[in-house]
Amino acid sequence: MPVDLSGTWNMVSNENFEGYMLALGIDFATRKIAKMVKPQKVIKQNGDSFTIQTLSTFRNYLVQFKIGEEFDEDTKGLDNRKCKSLVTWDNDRLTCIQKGEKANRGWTHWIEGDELYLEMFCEGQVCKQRFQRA
Ligand code: YOG
Repeated sequence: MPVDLSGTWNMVSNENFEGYMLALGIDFATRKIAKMVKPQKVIKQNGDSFTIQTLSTFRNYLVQFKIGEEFDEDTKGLDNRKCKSLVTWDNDRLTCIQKGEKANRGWTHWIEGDELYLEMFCEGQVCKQRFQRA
């Protein structure tokens, strides 16, 4: 039985978001606003089916997928790119590879103690975020 990431989670720390955004080519004005926001993750996990909402006062982002099934991801409102994305369990880590224009792009989520962790990576930059239950 895999872990259950379901819930509403508030971001409590955000490391190297700037480097990650630079790797994605996000412009200065957008980065300036984006680094101020503290997004909330709303995760719904039903067997192999997931919905992950990233909610903030600035932008919202929604992704839906099934474990092991590649899907077309449009990062609309983020860097506006198209990716072929695939999410799998790497032991208890939910891991996504986002194939596309940007090399080594993806993210991984896991729970440690009462906290939800997220690492987002792109072209050698790693952004580390931590969330607590709302
Ligand atoms: O999460 O894909 O949980 O989708 C990453 C932002 C900033 C927008 C957020 C608003 C990357 C402007 C989504 C932040 C920077 C900056 C709230 C991360 C790009 C643009 C939307 C993500 C996964 C894993 C699920």
